[in-house]
Amino acid sequence: MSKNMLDGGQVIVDYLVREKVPYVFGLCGHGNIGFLDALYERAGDIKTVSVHHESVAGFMADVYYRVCGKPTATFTSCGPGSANLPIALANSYLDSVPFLAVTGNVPTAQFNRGAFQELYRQYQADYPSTVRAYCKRVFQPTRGDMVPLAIRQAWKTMVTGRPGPVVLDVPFDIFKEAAAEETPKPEEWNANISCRCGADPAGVSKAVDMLLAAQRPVILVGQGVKYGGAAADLLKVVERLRIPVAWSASGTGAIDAHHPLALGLVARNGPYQANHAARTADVLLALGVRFDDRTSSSWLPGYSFTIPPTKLIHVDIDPDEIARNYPVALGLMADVRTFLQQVLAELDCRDGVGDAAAARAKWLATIDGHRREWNAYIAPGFADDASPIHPQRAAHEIDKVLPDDAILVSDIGVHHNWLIQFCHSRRPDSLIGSMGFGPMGFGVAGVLGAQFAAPERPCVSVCGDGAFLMHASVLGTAVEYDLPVIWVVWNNFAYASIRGLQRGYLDGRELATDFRHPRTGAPYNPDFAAMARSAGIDGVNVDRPADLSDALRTALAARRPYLINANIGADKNPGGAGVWELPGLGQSQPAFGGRYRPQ
Ligand SMILES: Cc1ncc(C[n+]2csc(CCOP(=O)(O)OP(=O)(O)O)c2C)c(N)n1
Ligand SMILES: [Mg+2]
Repeated sequence: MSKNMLDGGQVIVDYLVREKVPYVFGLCGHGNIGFLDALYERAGDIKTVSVHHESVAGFMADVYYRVCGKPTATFTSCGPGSANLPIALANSYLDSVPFLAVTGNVPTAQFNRGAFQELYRQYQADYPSTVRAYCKRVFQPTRGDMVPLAIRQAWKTMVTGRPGPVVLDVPFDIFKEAAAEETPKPEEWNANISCRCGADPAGVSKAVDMLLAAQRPVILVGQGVKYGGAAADLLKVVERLRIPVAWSASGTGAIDAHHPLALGLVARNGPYQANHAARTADVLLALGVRFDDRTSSSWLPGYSFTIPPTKLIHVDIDPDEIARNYPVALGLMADVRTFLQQVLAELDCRDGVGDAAAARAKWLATIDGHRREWNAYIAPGFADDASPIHPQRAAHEIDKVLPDDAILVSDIGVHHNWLIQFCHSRRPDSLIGSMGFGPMGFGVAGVLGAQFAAPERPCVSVCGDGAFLMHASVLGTAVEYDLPVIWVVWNNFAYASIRGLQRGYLDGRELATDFRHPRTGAPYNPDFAAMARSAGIDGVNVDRPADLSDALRTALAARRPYLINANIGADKNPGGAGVWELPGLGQSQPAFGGRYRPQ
């Protein structure tokens, strides 16, 4: 190698440094020691964080981005090391979160020979096939001089348009092969690209016409508003037009839940005022939301939405999501922030905006009536002092204690359903969850990424007992990197969300969904608090609501890693005004109200 040449690993690392990536998260293996060597040289510029399971690295990179809006990278070895990553890739892909996965592969000279850890039976070094459905794009440079092109293109693909994770699959020798004298410069290739495309101007004008003429308008916001940085402009539009705002689970926090125009979650377990406003709206403006089955009551009309007759205006950066599930009166491909700015500019040119806003009084009063009915319905759950802790009470205690700047990262399961209903997010990153792929472990591990992204803010994971045990290696990582994260293990001694389905739909024919002692048959779990203590982390057990809030206050004040094992009742599911029906399992009824049938 010429003295001035950088090798493949050095080019990748130098590019990451130029993109100001502060951390790479990953796990070693023989397949990536060349990359680690390049990271070693630049240890002063980019910090390498070593974890104990590859999916943990992916979930960390994911939540890091969700908190601070900056993509990072992961590193995993060839074969099994990278085979542990697809769950995290898919999670980020479906939730449109970018990170760069640098995966090792076998040496090019050994392609197709069945070398140790090579996937070779269908095609040589075939990791790309493994993850093709799990990420936005895979690049596999097979010569050193292909690396500069691959890294700059991988980065661009990851961050432009609808963001998503990209895989850079690098054979063993390429990390150490001469690649280039210079690394591509982000300021030439990526820094000056904007994807903040506005909507077609005629479409903006038509959207404003529809909103001004509407009697019962609702705005529905999704993740595109949060990660598109559109929350401030959303608020301006909403207050100017006095249109109430509902959200999908992924849109939680796009508007402060305490705002008088905030309706709440639209979903099976969404409150009456949110589902009912959305399903009776005459015009629904949907921003950066993709109408999945959880948001849409399995697309059954009259629970979450009734489109038509509701006229849908659907705005999204990805036209593939427009008219996927509902017909549109107006579909606009646009970055939601730019679109909202276009709407504001258009409103400046219109007469009668104030009148339209004033005419909203009746609609808002009707909604307030629904809100009061709903609040009366849920009131008893807040006062329940039972042990094990009533789940609604648990969510409420957590919500009450967390300061406004806290980041709550939820895992997947029934606890998530309770949290999205009963926590009142003030900021776009107050409550982070996964709604696309929904992998257990997302919140257990993601909270570590949150803490790296926001070292000064309280970072709390609320996770199921099932998921915590699956990913308990995080305890070690929190200690090794001195991360003052808090885990609240929502311990219901079961894969309770799935057992709830068996109970609700399968006549209680329960199998493989709870944890029991083989001899006594009593509910069983390892002692999570003791596990934490064995790792050098404070761990406590609580089984009363007030003890949960006290423990959380203590943990927040401690500023060191903490685990609260909370004994929480498993017999209740969070009811709402929507449904979630799985084909073949029969009809489901909303816990509150019925189906809306337009006249
Ligand atoms: C990796 C993974 N495996 C299986 C599932 C299916 N699943 C969804 S929720 C759930 C139960 C989770 O149990 P727990 O973590 O205890 O949470 P709970 O529902 O009890 O709150 C399961 C098994 C999943 N989403 N992800
Ligand atoms: Mg559980």
